[in-house]
Amino acid sequence: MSGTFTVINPATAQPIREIGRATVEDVDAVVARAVRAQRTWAGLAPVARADALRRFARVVEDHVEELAQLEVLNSGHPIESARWEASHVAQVLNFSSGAPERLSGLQIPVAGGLDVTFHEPYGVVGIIVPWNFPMTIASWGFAPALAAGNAVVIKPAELTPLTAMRLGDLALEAGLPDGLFTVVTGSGSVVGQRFVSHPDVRKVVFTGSTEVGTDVAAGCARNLKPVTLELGGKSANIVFDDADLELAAASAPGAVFDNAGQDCCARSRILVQRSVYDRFLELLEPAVAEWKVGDPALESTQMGPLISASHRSTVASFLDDADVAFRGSAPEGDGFWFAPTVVLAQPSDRLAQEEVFGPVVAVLPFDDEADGIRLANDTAYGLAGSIWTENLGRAVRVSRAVKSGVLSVNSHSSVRYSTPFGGMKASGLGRELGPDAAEHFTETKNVFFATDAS
Ligand code: TXE
Repeated sequence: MSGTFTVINPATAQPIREIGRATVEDVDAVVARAVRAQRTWAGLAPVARADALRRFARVVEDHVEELAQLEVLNSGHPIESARWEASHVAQVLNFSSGAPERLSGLQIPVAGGLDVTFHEPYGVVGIIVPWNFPMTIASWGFAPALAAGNAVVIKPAELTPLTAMRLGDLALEAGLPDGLFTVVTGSGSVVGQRFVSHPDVRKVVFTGSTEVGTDVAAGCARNLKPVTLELGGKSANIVFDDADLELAAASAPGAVFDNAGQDCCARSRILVQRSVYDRFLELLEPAVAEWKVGDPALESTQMGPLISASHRSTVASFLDDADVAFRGSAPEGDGFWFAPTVVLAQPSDRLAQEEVFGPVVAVLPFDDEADGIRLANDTAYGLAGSIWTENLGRAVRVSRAVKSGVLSVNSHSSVRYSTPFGGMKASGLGRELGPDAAEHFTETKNVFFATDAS
């Protein structure tokens, strides 16, 4: 270790703990242990790996409250959200535990023999995690990677390492072999970059900014290493004039202000058909006013603080020259508080194009279906989105035309462990979760067995 960094409670701005900064040599030692552990792990019977993951899921289930409280402390997530996140980790593990016994290959008809394919694990997988959903995003990488027979090395974000570190303890408590699941704390430029350059880390999973993700992908390309990227978003919530406007307006704050807008799937642009634009804003205003921002330890709280003082400055900078329509409320005093804000925007505005990653939503009008689709696709990103309409044909047409990886009609849901998740365009490469999650952590091997005597 080389020095430490301080973890801060974002709701109070008070320090919580000092955490060690790993060096390149530390990472290399962890990867060497992971290589050994992976050989043993991959050699176990599939049912033994499935059982081990089920045990891990149960241990996480038994610690949901502890993990949730830790996330409240370290990330400022409202307690009810944090409980959902901790339970979700157990569910992702549970879902993944079905994979070791179901990673079937093919038997392909060929002349002169038998041809079969195997899904071979990569070996060691490096997982680089951001600060916005520290537990859940880590689990989307580690659970299917382990299920496919890999070892994992996990680098949490410097701001939010505590739940990942605790999951590392729980993995050992559940009986996973030493070295199979290791959390390495430190900076992205040292630990994250070493995952990219280390010859024994054979796949990298990165979630974070598009800028750093592009750099990680370039490094992986130089090492001929596959990479999954989950990056930024500027997702559209498209409200047509035939929608249930009351429901669309009542649910819009949750779709963008959940986790204080620090969500890659945040519906941070609301596109409203011009004929119902004024009515929609009238309905949205009380819904934003009622959005409860405050102490994340309270069960009634819907939104906590932003993650850091510097992030709050970045978010605030988006309001320079913005046409603010109305704002909700936020506590005063210590902590990185920011009131939910609704802004009227033009398509070319920074607020309509760039990811704010804070509780700021841009509302823009559109004329008709074609115009709505054009506007929805008018950013570099393509992660999520919602379509509000009572017209089934329109729902189908628009959901096929919007270039995003994860869409929902008359709802804002994005994440289920059993369905694929990931972005198009600048929002990423590859998919996580869903039925194929474990297979994405394997390479296909083809073997031909000659049956004809030669
Ligand atoms: O992300 P970074 P930051 C967006 C969001 C946010 C902005 C900056 O707009 O405001 O990015 O957030 C590690 N090689 N998103 O600065 O820097 C880093 O240590 C390898 C959107 O936190 O991309 C951390 O573990 N790794 C996104 C992780 O990468 C490196 C979620 C993400 O950090 C590295 C997060 C390097 N050179 C931020 N540099 C989403 N949409 O979900 C840093 N890291």
